[in-house]
Amino acid sequence: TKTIRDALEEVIPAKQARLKQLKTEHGQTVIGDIKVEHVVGGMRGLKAMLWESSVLDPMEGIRFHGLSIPECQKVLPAAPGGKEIIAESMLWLLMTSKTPTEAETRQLSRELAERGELPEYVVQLIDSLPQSLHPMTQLGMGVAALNKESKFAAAYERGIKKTEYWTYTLEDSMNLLARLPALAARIYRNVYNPGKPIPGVNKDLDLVGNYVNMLGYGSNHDLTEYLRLYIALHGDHEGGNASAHTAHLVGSTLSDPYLAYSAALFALAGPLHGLANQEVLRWQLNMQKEIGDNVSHDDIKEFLWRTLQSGQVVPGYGHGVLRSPDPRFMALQKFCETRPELLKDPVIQLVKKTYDVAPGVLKEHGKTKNPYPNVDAASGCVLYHYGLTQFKYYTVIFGVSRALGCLTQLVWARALGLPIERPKSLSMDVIDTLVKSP
Ligand code: FCX
Repeated sequence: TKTIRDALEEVIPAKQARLKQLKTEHGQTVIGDIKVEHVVGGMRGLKAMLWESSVLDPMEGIRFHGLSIPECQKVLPAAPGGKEIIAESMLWLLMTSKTPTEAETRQLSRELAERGELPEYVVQLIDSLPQSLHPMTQLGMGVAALNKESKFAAAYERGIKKTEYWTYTLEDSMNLLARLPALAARIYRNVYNPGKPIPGVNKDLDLVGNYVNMLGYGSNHDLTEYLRLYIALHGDHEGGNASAHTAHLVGSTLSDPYLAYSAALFALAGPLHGLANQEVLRWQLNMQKEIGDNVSHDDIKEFLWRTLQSGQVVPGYGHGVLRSPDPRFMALQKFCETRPELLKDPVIQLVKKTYDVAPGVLKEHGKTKNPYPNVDAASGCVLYHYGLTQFKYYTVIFGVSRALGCLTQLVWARALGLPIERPKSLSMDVIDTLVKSP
């Protein structure tokens, strides 16, 4: 059976040739304008970055190498005994642009499991951190510390050719992906169940199967399936979002994958980005506390207006690119719709009811360009239902997932020889001059 590295070796030369051709034939072709609003508006919509694994359409949402979420759900192999996409089949697709066979998926699971144990010094580091340190801070620290083992950094120090960069980047990426579950599970154990034994990595399980097992929920098949889907769907959301862009920027300096991904995690830890899933649940539970279980649509409307009038954002709604309900939100809602026990859960019902009224309220409020839910609106309530109630931990799960896309891009950036990022910044004086005589 082919390994992921074999599959990459097959596809890299054609992509390299295609990029070379693009540069020589179209290096000077104009594909967009830069307006002052881009310079002062967070570069929203500016087409200025190469990212192969996924593209986000404002109306349709994300496609992974051209495949929509329902298409991925049809063709990507699940775990033995499961139905949902798993991290390995998504990783294979992202990396190679091909759909893996069942055998390739299983082999990738085994390869990751074999690399999955944490080095002892990282265990000691994580165990020494205060229990009250936010789980995302701990995750970023643990990932950065893993760079002691970086094959890329060691090879670079020894002196290697540029054409070899991607192979060491892949090696580091695989080790990092493999170790994220043990790292993330150790953080969970230390913060919420100190002293509880953690099972070792089971070589026969997929990445998320092992993660759930190490979190202590291995016997819950439905939660395992939910997290498989969750982690596959959060894996990549094109390149411009803050975490993906951070990994790409830091990686472009030839910082190794551990450092680049650790930086990405600290971008993910912001409330406008990945931390929103923690915020959503806190906000929905506050709503429940204030107005009780039997909530009407009018009650929710009133609560939404109170949030907006106090100057806060409605967490889980709005998006930098999307202009319709996020298909990741829809896929997670669909997971609930097939399980009657989930539909009966008051918090899940509240999320659904909020979706019925929030777009109308946000439209009337008139500020956000996208009044629809993003993935964070739905992701936490199912975890809560299954007993994973510590919502400060939720962004860590997002962090385990986002590595799929960020590390894929690092491998490709090195395979394609992409340069260090260095956009031009302008002062207001310079903008004034340019505006007068463009
Ligand atoms: N509630 C209230 N106001 C909102 C809003 C929301 N959910 N979303 C956007 N707005 C406001 C903005 O704050 C901005 O106000 P301002 O003009 O006073 O600064 C205005 O609407 C225009 O913003 P817009 O262009 O629509 O959105 P941006 O691209 O600037 O920001 C995010 C996009 C996602 C940051 C924004 O919609 C937001 O804050 N949402 C809530 C937090 C959230 O759910 N984040 C997760 C996003 C994502 F899925 C992820 O990264 O995980």
